[in-house]
Amino acid sequence: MTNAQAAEILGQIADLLDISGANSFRIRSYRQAAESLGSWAEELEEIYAAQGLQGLRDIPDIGKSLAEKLEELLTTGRISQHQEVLAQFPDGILQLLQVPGLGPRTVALIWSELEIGDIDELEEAAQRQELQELPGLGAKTEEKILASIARYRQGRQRALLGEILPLGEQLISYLRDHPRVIAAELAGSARRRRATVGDLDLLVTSEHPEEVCRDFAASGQLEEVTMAGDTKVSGLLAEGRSVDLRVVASESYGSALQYFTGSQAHSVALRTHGQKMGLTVNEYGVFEQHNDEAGQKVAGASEEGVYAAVGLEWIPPELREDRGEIEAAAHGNLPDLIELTDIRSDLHVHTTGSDGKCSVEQIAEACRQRGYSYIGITDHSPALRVAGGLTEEEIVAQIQEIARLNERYREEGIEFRILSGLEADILTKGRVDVPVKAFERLDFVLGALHQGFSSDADKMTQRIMQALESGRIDILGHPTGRLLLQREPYGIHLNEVIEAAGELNVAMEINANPHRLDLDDVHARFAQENGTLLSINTDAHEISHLDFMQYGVYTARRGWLEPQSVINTWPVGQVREWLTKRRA
Ligand code: DGT
Ligand code: CA
Ligand code: CA
Repeated sequence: MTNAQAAEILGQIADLLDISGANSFRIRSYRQAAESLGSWAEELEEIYAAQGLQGLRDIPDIGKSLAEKLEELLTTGRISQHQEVLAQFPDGILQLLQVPGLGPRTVALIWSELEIGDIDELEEAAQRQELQELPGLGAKTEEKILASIARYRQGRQRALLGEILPLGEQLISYLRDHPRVIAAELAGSARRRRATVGDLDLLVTSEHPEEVCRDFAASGQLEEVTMAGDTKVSGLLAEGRSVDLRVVASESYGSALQYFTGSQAHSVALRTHGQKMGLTVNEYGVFEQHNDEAGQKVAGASEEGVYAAVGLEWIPPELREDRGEIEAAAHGNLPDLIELTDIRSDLHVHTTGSDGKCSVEQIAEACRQRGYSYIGITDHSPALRVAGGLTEEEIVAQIQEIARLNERYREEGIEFRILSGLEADILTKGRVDVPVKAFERLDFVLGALHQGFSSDADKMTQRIMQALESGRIDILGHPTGRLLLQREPYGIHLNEVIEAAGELNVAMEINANPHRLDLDDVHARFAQENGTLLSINTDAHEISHLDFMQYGVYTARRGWLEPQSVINTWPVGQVREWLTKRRA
């Protein structure tokens, strides 16, 4: 039970009492307690374990009866009064309160007048224009409610990092430009570069928090402002994503950044690590402990300082998932993480030869301008007719075209090479769709599954294994076929495939398309530990897709990858050698 969860339950009691028309003094006491708990640095569970009921009462706004309710919550996992008020209403009532602009008064009204108890019913009633008949609502409000419902629905789903990160960076750049802002940083899952993001967390330090909050709320950066306080602003982006801005004092900026970057599991592990050294770590700072009481502050202004105070190297945000990073940092064993600038090529790129939008030369030039030193062209193979798969003759013609372009680079003294590749379909029995003559002339083959999926994991695994064993595949592309928030990975025994790839010296792709990020971080890490090579590729179908590379690199970093594990950080000569050895 975290403080946030407990605060949420108290907040729900307040809301439900409010809807049922209870005494406003009672409602306020729950609401204040919820707020107080939500920003209380010490965890309830620890307070209760150390000091019992009295410890709970020492929290501001928690009196005797609330402390007893918290005790009930900590010992039984529930508060009976919460259950009682919940039972008076339909299950959807609290969800109604989540719709921006719908307060307890309105919810109480539509419940008592129209017996509307969930969002679907509310939406239908608004569409039938029944809400505008209620006292104090009107047609405008009804329209607003419909728009709010749509935004609420969108915002509830997680969003792709690729969609949300640019928006977050735009907000941060607005804040950094504000004259009263000393520093601003994205926090939360976006800073950890998780593949999907729930909401955006922004952290700022300033000596004039009210001004920053006021201006941010009024700036139009947010589609809707749901809460504007002196140190905190909450609101929604146009597509419904919620955003929380917090402004803190500079002496605790580092600690707040650490805390709000999370993950929660990482922060809990960090606190435990600090405790062993007699230090309390919370969102305000790192403090010496004296007889269970926080004493002298030893760090808090910078994140580096916070980690250093507990004897750790600074841990890159992508690693902060409580997956062994604290131990590694304590022993000076953090990985030498791959960076975007380590990438020298993209080995999965389409052209007009199949379903891409530009020519070999155009995409090669775009890569060269990005500072890459080589690229691998991988149009689709003959069996993938729907995606304009090349025929054998077309493959050979493309190989010749690439040879001519390379010849020109050589003549002009340009250090850039194009490798001839193919994205070969792995057919149903594990046969790889690469014509024999073409295979001999291609620099490499990227194998991938596109059709004939089966729900039988053993069969799917066997099919991939056969393809790997055939020796016809150098890189296994988007290995699980997942589409984030849309399609689950195929059922395959992925770790077995990764092990086999390691033994057979086949590289596994991290497909950098933000919809895929396949392999994911956890399996990428397993691959590296297993000695299986990786390749981070964008699968670009047009030039702008080359920008996806950053998302592949974030995933790789979350998977603890070092540059040498990723073949497209190698010079082209080393990749050629590897391919030659593989094929021998
Ligand atoms: P998300 O938004 O679902 O993608 O994930 P996060 O990690 O951004 O989580 P969020 O937005 O709920 O909170 C932001 C960070 O604040 C989270 O990573 C850690 C910190 N945090 C939030 N609630 C708690 C809590 O109850 N305890 C601790 N230790 N940290 C918390
Ligand atoms: Ca978040
Ligand atoms: Ca948040």
